[in-house]
Order: sequence, then C-alpha cells, then structure tokens
Amino acid sequence: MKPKTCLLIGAPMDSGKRRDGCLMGPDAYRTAGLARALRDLGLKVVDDGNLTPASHSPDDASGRLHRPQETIAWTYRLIREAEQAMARGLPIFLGGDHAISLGTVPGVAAHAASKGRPQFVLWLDAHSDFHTAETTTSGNLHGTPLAYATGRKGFPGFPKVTAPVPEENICIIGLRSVDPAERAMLQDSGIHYHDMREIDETGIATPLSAFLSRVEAADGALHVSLDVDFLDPSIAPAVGTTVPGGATIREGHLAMELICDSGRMTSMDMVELNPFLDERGRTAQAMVDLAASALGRRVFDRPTRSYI
Ligand code: 6HN
Ligand code: MN
Ligand code: MN
Ligand code: MN
Repeated sequence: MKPKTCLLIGAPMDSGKRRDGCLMGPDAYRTAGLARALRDLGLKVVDDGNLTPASHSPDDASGRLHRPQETIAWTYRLIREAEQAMARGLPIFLGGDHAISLGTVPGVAAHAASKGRPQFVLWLDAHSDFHTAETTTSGNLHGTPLAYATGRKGFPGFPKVTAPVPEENICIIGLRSVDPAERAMLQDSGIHYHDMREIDETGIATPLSAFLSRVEAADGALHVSLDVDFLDPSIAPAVGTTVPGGATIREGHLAMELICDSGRMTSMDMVELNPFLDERGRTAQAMVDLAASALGRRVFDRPTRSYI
C-alpha cells in the first residue's frame, strides 16, 4: 500500500487575538521534530513551508474587531490552500492562532462537497469558538471559526462559505470556558458538545467513540481541530488562553489513538501554540506527540474494535 502523504502547511497567523506569539508556532512544531516523528511511522511527509495572507488593506485600531482585514485576507488564502491540499494528501495546518480555522475548515469542506462526501469536524478546545463577528465581546476573531464554518450570518467582509458544515456533524470536546452568547447559540444548535465535567464522569472515549461511529456510518471526511488549550495548562503552558481543568496527557493521547483507529481523519489543525510562552519547548513537544498518536504511533497494535 502507498504510504499516506502528510502535508505540513504553516499558517503563522497572529491576527485572531491581541497577544502576539502564535506566528512562531509552525517553526516550533518543526523544531520539536514533527516531520521526523511522522516519517518514523512510515508516512511520507512533505513540508510546504509557511503561507502568507492575501494582500489586504491595513487594519487600524479604531474598530470593535481586532485586525479584521488581515484575518479576512488569511481566510481567503487558507480556504484556497486547504481545498487544493486535500487533493494531494492529509494536510496538517500548523497555526497560528485558531482563526486559521476560518479558512481551513471551509476549505476542506469545499473539497469534501466536491466529492459528494459529508464533512465532519471534531473541535478539541477549552472554548467553543462559536461567536460571530457580531456577538464577540473580546473582538478577537479566534473565538469565531466554528460559527463561520457552519455558515452562520454575522461575518461581513468574509468570503461566502460555499460548503457549510452541518451542525450535527460537529463535536466539541473539552469545554470549560463558554461565553453567554455562545452558550445560547450552542444550546440552540445541533452541535454535539461535551464539557470537562462530562469527560470526568464518563471518560473521553464515550462521547468521542459515539461521534466517530457517526462519521463512519456516513462515510464522512473528518477534520480534527486541536487547540493547545484543550490540554491542561500544567502540561501545555504555551497558550494565551489557559483555562485550568483541561485534558490530561493520557486523555489527549487516548483521543488521538481513537481517532487513528477510526481511520477517518482526513485533515488536522494544530493551533494556538504560543512558543513565546513555552517552557523549554514542552508544549510544542506534547502537541507533536499527540499528532504522532493521531497518525499511528502506539506501543502495541490492537485488534480493530467497533465503537459502542
Ligand atoms: N480560542 N470566548 C473567548 C473570546 O474571546 O471570544 C475566548 C476565545 C478563545 C479562542 O480558543 O481559540
Ligand atoms: Mn480555539
Ligand atoms: Mn481555546
Ligand atoms: Mn454527543
């Protein structure tokens, strides 16, 4: 069998929030040995280098939103790159802040739609990122990509989302910081969401396996969006939006191992790493190790099992 080709696509986007540093993310993953870790698994790895945003007019500091023009320009560029990359392999988008998903998710979903395949999204995050550009109270657009990908209104100036992801095809796991407007919209949506209390009570395998079974049953494509702050800050300090009470390193790996076993993952984001806040690279390393688990690293092979 031909080895799977993983495409490393750097998106050093830093405009989705006010604290600078995520632009160093892609190179921190490279320094932590992402390509080597994946090649050691027998995968083919192509590093596409780093993207730049489309040309755009300069942002000024007057508006409610933080750097909207730059973010829109990145969104245009990433939608196109993501759609094209899907024809070449399994793209791993190296953020950059989570605003990169304004482009990556609609881009991969457009590709799936062109193949007549349903797109699913797994959002591993302390936050739901379900604001629109109109409901955000912080003005930080990294808090909005999931709403945009579902085709919600409230994103003036952004490209039209041609293949909105159906809400029922989205699962969020890891929640522990959700703003009031997001909560109201989530509760009113078809999205499957699981907070850390639920993970404490049932374990992470229960909701994740149920979701992966639905992806399988629909023969869907699966995009995994992994925010550093899904993990507990004690093991992943290099993120601007730490929230205590996150996933343990084993919960993170079990999630990745189940994703790998499902054989469904077709694209991935690794987002919000701020290497400026890291401690001797340990957060970058933890994220690289998780990506390796998602793509096949394990101690023992296990017989394929059915979920639920
Ligand atoms: N992230 N809900 C907060 C906001 O500013 O809208 C936090 C967003 C965090 C964004 O997780 O990528
Ligand atoms: Mn996020
Ligand atoms: Mn987050
Ligand atoms: Mn559910």
